[in-house]
This record gives sequence, structure tokens and C-alpha cells, in this order.
Amino acid sequence: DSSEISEIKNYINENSDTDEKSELFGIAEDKNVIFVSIESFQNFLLDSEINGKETTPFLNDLKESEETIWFKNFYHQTAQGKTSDSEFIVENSLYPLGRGAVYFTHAQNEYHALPEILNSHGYTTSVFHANNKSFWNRDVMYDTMGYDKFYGEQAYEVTKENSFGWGLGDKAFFSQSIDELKQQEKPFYSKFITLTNHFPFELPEDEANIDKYDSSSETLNSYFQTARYTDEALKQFFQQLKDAGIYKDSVIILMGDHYGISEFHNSAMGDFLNKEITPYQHIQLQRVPFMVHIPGYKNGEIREEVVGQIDVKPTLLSLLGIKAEKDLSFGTDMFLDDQQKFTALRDGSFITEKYVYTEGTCYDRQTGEPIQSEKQVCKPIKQKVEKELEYSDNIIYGDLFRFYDFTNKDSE
Ligand code: GP9
Ligand code: MN
Repeated sequence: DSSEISEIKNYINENSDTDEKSELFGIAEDKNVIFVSIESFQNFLLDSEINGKETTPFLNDLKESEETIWFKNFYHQTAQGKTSDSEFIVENSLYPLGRGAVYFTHAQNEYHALPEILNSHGYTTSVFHANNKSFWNRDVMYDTMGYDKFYGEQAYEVTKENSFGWGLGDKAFFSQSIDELKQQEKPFYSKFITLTNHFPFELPEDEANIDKYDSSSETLNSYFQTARYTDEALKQFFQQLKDAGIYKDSVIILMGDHYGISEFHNSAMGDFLNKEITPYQHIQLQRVPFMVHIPGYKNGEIREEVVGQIDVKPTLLSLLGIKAEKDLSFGTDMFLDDQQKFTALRDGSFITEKYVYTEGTCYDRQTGEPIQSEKQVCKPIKQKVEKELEYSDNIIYGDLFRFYDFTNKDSE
């Protein structure tokens, strides 16, 4: 009820200074936002090579560009809801559920999602994804979160020639999206969800431009080829945005939705990375790309902060110069210095500047060594993490936003 949501609101306000503006506040004001969710893309793909050829030449250059801010310690926080969880976290700055997918179980709740907020600031909002509209219950949930339009599989010309793996190849997907994107009323917030780099990572031979890896895991071996294909599709998309005259008025955000290689492939992963995949390494493998690309920007940098998907919503609002003061989010603007900061994974593991905690062990984040002597250092953080996950669950299970007034008095 309303006393529960007040308690949560107090907790959130205690832990973040809502008046503080980051240096980059408003830098992308009134720009279009093109958000690309890259299927199953893990950080270890970046700068990797197979037989002397880069897996991701386009993203490698992009992350070093002076028009790009790359957060190299960005973690996915998804659980069983996979892509849908990543979407949910990003749009709401809430945690996914420990069991099941909130997209299915709580699609009728009251939310205060990004599309709704951006709508009220004059944005047109849309999603492009060439899969069945009801997959992950997206058609229902997008409506709930306030999206104006959803271009699903039916909006595309899907043929035998242009599809493989899970469906329409990413190159055809972007090519066929551009005309519709051009039609969006500006400014727009449009989300693109790629598909090709999805387990089991199938690609026709004539689409492959690097070799497979050679290990005991056919999954890992194939992963590099589909990842390379998606990298090429992204390169092509950037060019198409330029050709369409959309690029320079947009900010482009690229994010990996979740891991592609599960712990079942730890032995092959260990071969590839040339180290044993300990529980600590497993957590470090949950890092996915997060890049903010701002055409015309000159101060691109590689940021080291420990951040996660939960931080995307407040970060994006801040870049757009929108002060959603009454918003309730568990994340924080990535560009603000946040001493309290931890990035919590759904299973209770967490990462801070100093520590990585998982499976009952506290590790030194820099060395990966278990911390024996100061066993207690992770304990207070662990308690906070548990409390925060519980608060988020309570919001979802109790549909608590029904009892909260998001009306923003000074919204500019
Ligand atoms: C399906 C795509 C993949 O539409 O988003 O979903 P996933 O299996 O990764 O959750
Ligand atoms: Mn996915």
C-alpha cells in the first residue's frame, strides 16, 4: 500500500541526491535517441581475434572514438527473462524478478517507464524487432510502458534468403527499418533489438567473414562468427543513418542484453581466455558493451566506473536534460560520482569499486583473490543488496506504483 511505497521512496532518496546534475546533463537535449540492444553480446568479444582477425572491428573503433563514451565495467543484470529482463531493467530502473519474466507475470502493472516519460516530453517512441510481436509478451508490455509503435516481424519482408538462425538477419533488419525510422516524428526514441547473435549462433557459410574458433564447444566456436556478422550489420546501420540524414541529430546507445556463453562452456571459455573460469571470473564475464555515441562530441572517453543496466534510465534522462525528480529508480546517473555504489545481480552477487561478491565469497576486484582476513567487508553491502532487491520485488508483486504520484512539478 502507500506506506510501503513511502518507505521505498525514502530509501531511494537517502541513497541518491536528486538535485545533483552531472557534467553531461542536457548534452543530448532534444536529440533523437536510437537505442540498440545487441543480442547476447559479451565484452570479451571486443578486441578478441580469431586467427589474426578481429571479431568486432567496427565496435573496436567505435569504443575508442572521440564521439563515444564507453563504460567498460557495465554489467547485465538479467535473470530468466533474458532479453525481456534487460528491456525491463533499462526502461524502469527496477530489477527483474528472481523467477519467471516480469514481462509475462506483471505486464498490467502501473509503471513509469522511459517511453512514457519521454512521450510527455514530446518524444515519439517506437520499437523495431523482427520477431513475433507476442514473444516475451512484448505487444502487451510495450503498451503498458507507453510505446507509440512496435514494428514486429509482420513489418518486415522475411524470406528464406534473408533469414537464418532465429529469423531475419540483422543486416536486412536494419536495412528494412530505415524507411520507417525516417518517418518517425522528431524527436524520437527508437529501440532496435537485434537477433542474429542468438544461441545456437547459426550463420550461413557465405555470410561468415571470420573463422570459427576451435575448441570443445561448438557454441563458443560459432559465437564469434555471428558476433562478427552483427558487428558488420551495426557498421552498415551507422552508414544508413548518415545517408538518411538522421545520424547527426541523434544519440546512439549500444548495449549488450545479456551473456551469450553460459557456464556450461566454462572449459572452452577458459581455453579461449587462457585462464580458469572461477566464480570471480564468471561474474567478470557478465560485462556487456555499453556505449553512448554522440555525433559531434569531442570528449569521448573510456570510463571505469562499475555500472549496470539499472543505471541506464537515469543516465539517459540526464543526457537528455530531463529532470524526472519524482521518478523512483534504483539506478543512478552513471556520470555522477556515487560513493555508495554497488551493482547488484539478480542472484545477490554484486560488484563494487573494490569487491566482487558471489557464492558466499568476497573477492578483491582488482586481483580476483578471495579476501580472507577481512571477511566482513562485503557483509554490510550484501545486506543492502538484499534489501534493495526485496524493495524492487515488492514494487512489482504489490503493484505499488498505483499508490505513488509521479507528477513532476518542475519537469524542465
Ligand atoms: C527474441 C529475442 C531473443 O525476440 O529477443 O530473446 P532471448 O532468448 O535472448 O531472451
Ligand atoms: Mn537476448
